[in-house]
Amino acid sequence: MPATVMPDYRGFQRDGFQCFRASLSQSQLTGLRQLIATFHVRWQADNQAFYQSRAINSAYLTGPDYLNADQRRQLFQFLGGEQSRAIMAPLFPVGCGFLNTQLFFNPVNPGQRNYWHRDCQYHLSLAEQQAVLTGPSVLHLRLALYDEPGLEFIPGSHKHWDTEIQLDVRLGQAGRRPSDDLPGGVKVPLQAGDMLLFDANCIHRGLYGMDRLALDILFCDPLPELLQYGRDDCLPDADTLAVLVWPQPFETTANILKK
Ligand SMILES: O=C(O)CCC(=O)C(=O)O
Repeated sequence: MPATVMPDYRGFQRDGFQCFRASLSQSQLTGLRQLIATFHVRWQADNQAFYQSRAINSAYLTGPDYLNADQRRQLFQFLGGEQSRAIMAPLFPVGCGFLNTQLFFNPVNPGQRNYWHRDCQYHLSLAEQQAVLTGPSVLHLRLALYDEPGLEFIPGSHKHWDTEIQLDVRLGQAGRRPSDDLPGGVKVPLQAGDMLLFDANCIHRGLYGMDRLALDILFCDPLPELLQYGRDDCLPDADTLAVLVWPQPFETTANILKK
């Protein structure tokens, strides 16, 4: 998508998710695949027990543990690049913060079930989860590095509280399991190079299978209560910031973490 074309966000506003198809060039995709593979192999070696038993994602890809300075710079050039800016910047008129990155892959155990959730349910009470539906935004921008089954969403649930069955399923109560099918679920399969924007408050679940390897970048409103979960060692250094097309989210997070 050219930088000057303002995306139409009607799907996102109504449903809580929207796909931007074929957002990357083949050479950009090839470079990112190599980079992410390097991270993933090193991360797996360091987290064997977790990886073999139950992991479906890693995080903090921009930290110093698995990528060297050049590799981190290459990654930041994508995170703070043209595509991210074109999709995300119009959604945050006064700027946003960079929260984190996550890498999603298939569980080693083919019988491992996926789970419906809102991202906030692991650190907020039910009353707080209800309140954030009208509060600040935390948004995912997912890059599919390979074709994948994608995600499944309950459209509109980023603004609406759960029905009884949705709540019972995502909390795994009243005889329901978090992996049970939900009425009205919409599957969004992704092809390599697609970028999927979604609201972290939307009820969603990952769909496992194929060779999925998806890089999620998390951006949020520039508020300390959200950015406290960011990490200083996952931010770009001054030389890298200077070459980014879109340095603003990283600068904002750095300023908030300094206070
Ligand atoms: O892809 C997945 O397995 C789940 C993704 C997810 O829930 C998320 O990014 O919040």
